[in-house]
Amino acid sequence: MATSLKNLSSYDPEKVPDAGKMKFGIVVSEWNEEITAAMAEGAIETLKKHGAVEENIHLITVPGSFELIFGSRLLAEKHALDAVIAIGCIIQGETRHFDFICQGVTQGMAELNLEYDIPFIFGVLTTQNQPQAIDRAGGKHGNKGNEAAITAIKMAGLNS
Ligand code: DLZ
Repeated sequence: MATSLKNLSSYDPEKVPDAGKMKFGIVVSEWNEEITAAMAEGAIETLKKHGAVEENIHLITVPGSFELIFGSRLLAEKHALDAVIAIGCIIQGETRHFDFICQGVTQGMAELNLEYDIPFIFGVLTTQNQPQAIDRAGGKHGNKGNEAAITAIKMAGLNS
């Protein structure tokens, strides 16, 4: 078992199951929209690259990352999905709001994974500043949206 994997953007496509019959939900936070839109685009592109079809990708937007939890649950209840990808970008500010949102979203998404029989993927950046976020939304550290999509397909594959 490889333990050196640090960046799924350079993954082995051979190890990713075919997503042709899989159904996905994508929830995108509108906060830091230029970042989350790039991540969502990367996620959709990657799902399609592995066979997912447009009509099996259900996308909704929510106001902020804290709402990703409810949005994810909503999609899971509404459609017979194989995986849900939550995409957000939380950037540290001057107050402790950052900590509370990060903690709340992480906890909420973890609980969804325990509550439902499908995987909920944590595609949420938590960075100190905007350049760090840009680096991870198609910049020098890849696109974490692509990585979330790969994770979703792999996890859905485990469940099939
Ligand atoms: C309020 C807030 C702040 C300060 N920062 C972010 C952020 O960096 N990223 C993000 O996705 N959302 C932020 N929010 C909004 C909260 O996630 C949430 O939408 C509001 O607290 C309302 O519930």
